[in-house]
Amino acid sequence: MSAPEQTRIIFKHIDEEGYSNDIACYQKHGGYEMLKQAVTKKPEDIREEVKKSGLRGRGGAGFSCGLKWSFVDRKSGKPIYLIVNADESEPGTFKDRYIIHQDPHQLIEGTMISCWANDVKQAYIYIRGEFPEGARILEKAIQEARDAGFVGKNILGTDYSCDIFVHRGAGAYICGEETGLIESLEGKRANPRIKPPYFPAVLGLYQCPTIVNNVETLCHVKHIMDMGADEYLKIGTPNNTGTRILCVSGHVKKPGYYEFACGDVTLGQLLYDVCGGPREGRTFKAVIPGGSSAKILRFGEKFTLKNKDGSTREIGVEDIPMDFDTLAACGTMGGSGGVIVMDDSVNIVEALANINAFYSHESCGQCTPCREGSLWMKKISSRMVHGDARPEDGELLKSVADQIAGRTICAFGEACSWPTQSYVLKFGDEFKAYPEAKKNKSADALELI
Ligand code: L3W
Ligand code: SF4
Repeated sequence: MSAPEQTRIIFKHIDEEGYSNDIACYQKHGGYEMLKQAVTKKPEDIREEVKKSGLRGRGGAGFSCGLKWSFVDRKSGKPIYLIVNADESEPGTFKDRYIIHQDPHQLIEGTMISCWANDVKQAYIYIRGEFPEGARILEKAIQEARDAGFVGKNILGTDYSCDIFVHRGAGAYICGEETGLIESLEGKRANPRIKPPYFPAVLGLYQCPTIVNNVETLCHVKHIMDMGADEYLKIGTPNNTGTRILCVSGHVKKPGYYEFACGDVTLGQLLYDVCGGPREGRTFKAVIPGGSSAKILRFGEKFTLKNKDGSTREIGVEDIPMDFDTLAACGTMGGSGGVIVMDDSVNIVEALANINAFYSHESCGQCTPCREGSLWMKKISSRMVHGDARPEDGELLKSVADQIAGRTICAFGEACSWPTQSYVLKFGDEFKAYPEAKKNKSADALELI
């Protein structure tokens, strides 16, 4: 079966010939018309519409955006802040950067509508330190929007004023965790806070109610305004509404960005039909469907899913529709939309060693299980790829990972355990065979480790 057409909402114009990231081009394509409408509407009506649309966060957790907004403490008398999480650091994820580079005004309009809807007077775009070009583009675009009366004082002639500031991170993965990000924005080291009580909606930036949304999520708000929640609900499947940008990288012929209605495309259609299949002479071995933190899927494994009538059906990796709920039902997650593909040239033990080195480096170090556990997983993986592997190392690695997940302050604990747990569970045979395989291999240990 061939793949369905892409449904391009966020990327509607991005790849069009002559489409540029300046405000004149954006307005020529209908830009800022939704903000003009928004400021004539009651904020609570927009919030209700977003809730009704079913929009789920595109940053990783897939949490309902409308619900998150409903948690905001509006009675505290303190200012409410909105933070755009543009700290896109999840390996395999590169969609937000593309939006910022190609269509920054789409993000600014979505942000301003969301600010109006939530009575926010000050918003921050926290952008990853390694994205200097993105920061420059955003600064320029915000100034253009300010000059045109869409950002800043007395927006569109109303008595509503709201400004947006760009804040650059300094290159740590943990700055993308919302409470770590808030700490960093306050000028401190990005140590995540314990949730509860520090849910940003109540105690966020400067201890004030704060909304933290991902770049792609906020872009959707503009389109929900445009088409209305009822139309938006028709895209995707129940509880998985709207579109998702999938960033495909690794061993496919055509890696890149693709936008589909949630659940419209299966993993098999995406990889074979859209991305051109594996390289010549290769076959697919494994895929991580939602950024490096998501659990790996092994080609050939089967999943049992429940049908609406209570019966069950069995599906393979290729049959999984790319939506939040089905991926979760298959034991993994849609996460941040980064689809990482590995063919049969990849040694799974070495791939895990690379990932373990990453997480060990990025742990903020506050929680002992995460700080020590991620370090030990790195040490064991590193020892293995440097020629001192033992058949029982897979189980040893998994026993360390099992002591981390669920015992830490933030979700990084899960993020660093899930790769090890799932790689060993699904490729236990390769871990057992690795010592022998390594003996027969030239010294090709990864430089990173
Ligand atoms: C108020 C409550 N607010 C939940 C809010 C909460 C947050 C959102 C989701 O992790 C995942 C992680 C990574 N009162 C609330 C409440 N909220 N209950 O809802 O919360 P949560 O805890 O489920 O998720 P999280 O801590 O935001 C994020 C995964 O994303 N991930 C991400 C990596 C990196 C990127 C990137 O580079 N773009 O996203 C990767 O897969 O593993 O599972 O706002 O405050 N009672
Ligand atoms: Fe830091 Fe890891 Fe604890 Fe998160 S889980 S707070 S990254 S030590």
